[in-house]
Amino acid sequence: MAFFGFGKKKEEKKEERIEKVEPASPAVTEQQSAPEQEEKKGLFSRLWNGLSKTRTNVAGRVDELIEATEEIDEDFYEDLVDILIMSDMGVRTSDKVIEELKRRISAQGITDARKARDVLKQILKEIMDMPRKPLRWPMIMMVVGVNGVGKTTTIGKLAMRFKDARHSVVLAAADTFRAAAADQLQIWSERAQVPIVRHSEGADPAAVVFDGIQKAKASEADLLIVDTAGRLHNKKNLMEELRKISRIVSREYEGAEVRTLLVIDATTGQNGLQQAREFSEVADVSGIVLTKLDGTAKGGIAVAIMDELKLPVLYIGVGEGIEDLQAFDAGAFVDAIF
Ligand SMILES: Nc1nc2c(ncn2[C@@H]2O[C@H](COP(=O)(O)OP(=O)(O)OP(=O)(O)O)[C@@H](O)[C@H]2O)c(=O)[nH]1
Ligand SMILES: [Mg+2]
Repeated sequence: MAFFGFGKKKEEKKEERIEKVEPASPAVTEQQSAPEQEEKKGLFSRLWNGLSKTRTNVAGRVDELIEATEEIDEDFYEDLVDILIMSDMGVRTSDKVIEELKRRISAQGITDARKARDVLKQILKEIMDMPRKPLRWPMIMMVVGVNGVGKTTTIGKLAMRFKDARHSVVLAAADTFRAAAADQLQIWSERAQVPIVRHSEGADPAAVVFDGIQKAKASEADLLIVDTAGRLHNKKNLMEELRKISRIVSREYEGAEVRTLLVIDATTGQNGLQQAREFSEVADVSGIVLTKLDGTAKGGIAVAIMDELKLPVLYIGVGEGIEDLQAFDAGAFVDAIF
């Protein structure tokens, strides 16, 4: 899998470990050891279970349509586009997918509706197979998103994930908006056994980031993950807050790679898409974490985000467990919903 390019030799080793916990397609090769196969099957089954609602909604309906189709005609395409739209793929993206499907079906002379299913899967995989930047250390991940989307939970899961891959991680509780936010992050830091930097409620988020950077530098940490109160209640505030933080980062942490992860709750559907649009106008969003896919039948939102906003979905949440945050893999994702 070519998700991440590699940098220096030392980094290469670490990256390989990350690769190991990538989700995998169900096809496992014979060369892989039994434990590796088990691990890949385990990850795929989490993905499979997590996407079961979407699978019933999308694949279930597509199968019914195919069953009922004698020949591929306009009605077939109209019914199919409705299924895609109902999965929250968005009207524009769904139309585009169907146009491409028509073109390929006609070019390949396909008449069997079952074959159309494979072509459809291929098109979706291509749309979602977006290039993503290689991981580079030291890195600061700023985590933003509206209330309750799963920012803090995602940070906890990410901390565990990178720590398991032998990276040293520091957390910064820059969501100083309410006291409970830092307490919640602290619980995750204890679970993941990574250090946390926190100030009192109402403190300046940039000051927390400043201290987080000092801690990360002193301990030569690879990764500083920042929990922000990056809510979009007021665009100007958010923009200023992020700018201030980024000034501190460039002044205090030369050479650090800064990434902004936008967390979107998949159960909010087209609303989530709108949030992503607004955030990306304000912040330089590197990629999306799409959470709570297990709670929705409308996982098609992932396709809409990537197609309409050209932002890669980097991680997906398919449950509340630690293993339920997975690096996004277009092939595995499409295979799990069809
Ligand atoms: N089912 C499911 N629940 C999730 C997932 N990710 C997060 N949650 C739940 O979503 C709820 C909100 O998560 P938080 O991490 O507190 O969200 P937040 O964005 O930090 O919230 P605020 O700090 O209040 O803005 C919690 O109950 C989490 O357990 C997921 O992938 N699947
Ligand atoms: Mg939070």
